[in-house]
Amino acid sequence: MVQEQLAPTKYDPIDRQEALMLYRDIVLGRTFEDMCAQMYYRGKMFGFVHLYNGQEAVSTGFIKQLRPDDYVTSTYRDHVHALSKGVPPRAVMAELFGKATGCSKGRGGSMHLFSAEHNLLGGFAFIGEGIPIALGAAFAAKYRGTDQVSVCFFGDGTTNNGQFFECLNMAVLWKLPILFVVENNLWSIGMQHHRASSVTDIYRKADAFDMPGYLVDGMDTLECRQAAIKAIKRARAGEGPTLLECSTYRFRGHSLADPDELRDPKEKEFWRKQDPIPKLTKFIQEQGLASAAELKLIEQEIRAEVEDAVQFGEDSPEPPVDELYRFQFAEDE
Ligand SMILES: Cc1ncc(C[n+]2csc(CCOP(=O)(O)OP(=O)(O)O)c2C)c(N)n1
Repeated sequence: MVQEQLAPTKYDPIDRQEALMLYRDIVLGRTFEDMCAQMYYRGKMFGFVHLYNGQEAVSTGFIKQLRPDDYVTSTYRDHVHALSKGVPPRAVMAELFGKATGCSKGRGGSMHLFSAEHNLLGGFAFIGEGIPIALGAAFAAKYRGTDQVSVCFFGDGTTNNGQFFECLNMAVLWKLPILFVVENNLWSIGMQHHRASSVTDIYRKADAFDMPGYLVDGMDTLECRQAAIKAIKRARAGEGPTLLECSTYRFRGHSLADPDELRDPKEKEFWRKQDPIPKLTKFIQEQGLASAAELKLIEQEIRAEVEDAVQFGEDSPEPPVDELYRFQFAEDE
């Protein structure tokens, strides 16, 4: 029997509606990207495609606590962030197919998803590029006197990049409403985090700027949600930025072109057991928020939605060649 009551947990109360919304989002991220892998190997996508399998708890946990008018920036590993932010699967898949109906009108592809409508300010191929953009959005929100919040996602490797430090400094100096969310998956392509960073605890880098920094279990959706609730509240109240290091792992190679031969199979096996989806499933069922049959139904609906996105992408037209130079500037809209 499914209970409508709030689940009593160590987290902020979570009701059935929110639990199912989180479940739907995390399953969409996984299902969509498993389909991306199939489509990539069938030659439907061009260039590099970086999947997010394993890291979904971070996207679901943080982005689902945001309002539609809050801002997000991402990296080249951006499909799932875009979906969590509300960009329709059809628009993301069509973009991956390079079609005119894609969210970046077929001009961006996998690494450059963008949606002004959803305040998704971009996936960025150059590491660290999303950080100053998110900082600018946070500054604009403060300048305009709105209570919007800006969140940037990036990897552990990026925290040795200059823009990271410059932006942390400015964010504290100007008390900007921003969350710096590091997805520490332990690897930067083939470089292990501990071999590249003099300080391996990334959250401690916040100390240098007198900013709160937290370590978060990035394989646990509800822990990410809890960290998001706290940091977003702080940002909206005008109390300034937070650095959140989410420990996580990618289940696939760096990109779909990477044979993933460098990582120890034992390490991969260890992290596979931390898969955030069964963890969330178990929580929902144990708390009596939904039955196994209801969750199955959601999975089926998501599968149908992803198949529909593929069909839409296939049926959509290519951007016309005579529009090659269109959309380079905002006024081309
Ligand atoms: C400015 C810049 N330098 C180098 C690269 C090449 N590069 C692509 S991915 C990557 C590793 C980034 O690792 P991390 O930030 O940990 O993100 P992850 O891939 O683990 O999500 C590098 C160095 C780049 N894209 N941009």
